[in-house]
Amino acid sequence: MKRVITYGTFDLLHYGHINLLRRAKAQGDYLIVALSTDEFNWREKQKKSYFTYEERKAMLEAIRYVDLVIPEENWEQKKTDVAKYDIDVFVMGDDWAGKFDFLKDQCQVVYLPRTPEISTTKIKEELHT
Ligand code: C2G
Repeated sequence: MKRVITYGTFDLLHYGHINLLRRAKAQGDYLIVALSTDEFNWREKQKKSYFTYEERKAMLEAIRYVDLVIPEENWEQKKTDVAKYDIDVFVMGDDWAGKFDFLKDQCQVVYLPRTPEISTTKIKEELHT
């Protein structure tokens, strides 16, 4: 079984996220999503997600492409996650292109084109108008 992992906040879930998850799953047979915790988001990304970790986790678990959701608590856990979950393919949107190439000695690293025109930031901005 080919195992895939991806990381993210996935707040205000939208079709750009779904496009990513669908293509990530297509890279293998089993997709793990490492979901940024509320603390990680705030401490490391200065992001306060609209939905809590538990709410975002429940939404991701309802997506047919997602097989397991685990917490992302720090930037450093990727190498141990890839080993611990026996990952074959690491996938991220290409806004992260090159940032995780250090994982190439452990698994395949794939950066997928982002879906244009949609982002959580854009949704928030447009809802405020
Ligand atoms: N994404 C996409 N197209 C969009 C928006 C997002 O393909 N229009 C992808 C991103 O490239 C990322 C995933 O969806 O691969 C999740 O996006 P975010 O929740 O914004 O993830 P981010 O905050 O970038 O966190 O350790 C990695 C970080 O946790 C990634």
